[in-house]
Amino acid sequence: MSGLIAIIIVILLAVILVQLGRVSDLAAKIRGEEKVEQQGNDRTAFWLVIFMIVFLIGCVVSAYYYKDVMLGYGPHQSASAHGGDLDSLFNVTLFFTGIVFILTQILLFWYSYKYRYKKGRVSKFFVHSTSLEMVWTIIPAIVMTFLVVKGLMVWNSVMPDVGPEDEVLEIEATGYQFAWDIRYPGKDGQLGTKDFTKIQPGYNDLGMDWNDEKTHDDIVLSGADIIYLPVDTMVRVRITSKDVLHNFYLPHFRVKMDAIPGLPTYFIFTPTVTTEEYRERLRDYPEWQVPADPTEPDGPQRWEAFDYELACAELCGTGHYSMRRIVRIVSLEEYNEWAAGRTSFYYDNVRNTDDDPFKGKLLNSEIKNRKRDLNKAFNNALSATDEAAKTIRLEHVFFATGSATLEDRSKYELNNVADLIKKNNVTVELAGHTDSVGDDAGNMSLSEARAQSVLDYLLNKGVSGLSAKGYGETQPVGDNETEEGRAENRRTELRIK
Ligand SMILES: [Cu+2]
Repeated sequence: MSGLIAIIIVILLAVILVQLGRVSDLAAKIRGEEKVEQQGNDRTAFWLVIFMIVFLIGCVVSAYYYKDVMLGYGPHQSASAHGGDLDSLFNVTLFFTGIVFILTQILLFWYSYKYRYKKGRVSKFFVHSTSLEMVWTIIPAIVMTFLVVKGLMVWNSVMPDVGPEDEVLEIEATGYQFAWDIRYPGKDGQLGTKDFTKIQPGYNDLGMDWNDEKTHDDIVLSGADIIYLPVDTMVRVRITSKDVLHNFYLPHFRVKMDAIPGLPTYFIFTPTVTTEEYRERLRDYPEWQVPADPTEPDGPQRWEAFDYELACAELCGTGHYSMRRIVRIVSLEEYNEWAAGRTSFYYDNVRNTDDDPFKGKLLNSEIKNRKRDLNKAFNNALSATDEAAKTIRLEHVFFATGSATLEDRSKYELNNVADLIKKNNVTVELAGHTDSVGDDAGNMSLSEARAQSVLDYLLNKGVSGLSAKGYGETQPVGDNETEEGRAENRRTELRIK
């Protein structure tokens, strides 16, 4: 309603001005053209100067009044390590263009006043002025050079790739109409390979290649609702798209990069402010101290309900707006806890299916005949007379690092072992061994716990006649000085009694 009134007022003012113009035309006819024209020119020139003064004061006052809504100030400070550099670049640019803006406005209005029409005045004509050419070439050149060089420096600091020394959490964002799939590396800290020919809609949307073991622990948030990231940790986002152009945009972190089908892009940033800390920051500003939902005056306030957002910044179709997601920045401990609570896409969806290259058996294709080999080793051990030949190394029994928890992929080897022991009805000792890293006593107890853990698994499979023993680092088979040697030494063995 007030908008309508404003429009009506503007229209009426325009009508009044037109009528005034007509009146002065009539007056001119009566009083003689020339004098009236001169008066009109003087009046217009005067009001132009008044307008300039009011306008420039208005600009300065509003810039001060609205300083908190400017990028980099008040509640709009960045929440990433590089964000401040970008914001300062904006400010420096605004500073120089601001000076140019004010100077040109003053000149524009002052000249219209000073050089208004006067009878008999002749304009000055000159062909060339070297000093004028110098001034308007050199000054802008210096300013532009400064802006470009500063821009390049900021660009280089914002856009480098990860160096070999950098600790980085690499995730992958795949945009599509109209959501994001976010892939996190699992415990190995590495994203597995993808191959677009392996894409199966609704099943393997990302085309992850299961032949690469690195994919097995990858966590996939399909159409992710909340994206968790740890604070003060460098994050590299692989950005890609499945259909049309999208754009991975995290405004609070000053992160923005196109997601292009077939052309992988990336962005590296380090979040420096957790969601909780940012909320506390906003709490100081009156515009954030209002109910988040106006229909619920007693509900949480805006600052309490704040969340960082991921938005698509490319107009990508009718559902473009719905690609907004929440980003939560939490402490590293909270992040690790959250990540540990996710299960891998492979174990949830692929394991034991027809698409599993290992069909629920062992992981390395080179040992797909493991069952046969194990059978053979078992038979050799049964007929052997000396101790060493009665020992079989279990090649595919794996534990979580530093613990006695069996990894899921160990069960296929152990199921085969259980079958063989039951079939041959033998008593067996399970022996745990470690490498020499860490203290002796710790290694001893770890090897015992691991042997026990294998025993428990076999017991569960209905195997009897078992004993478990830990040997720690006392029986190395490889050189503990080398990584291969240490891998050789970390092992579980089975001894036929
Ligand atoms: Cu989009």
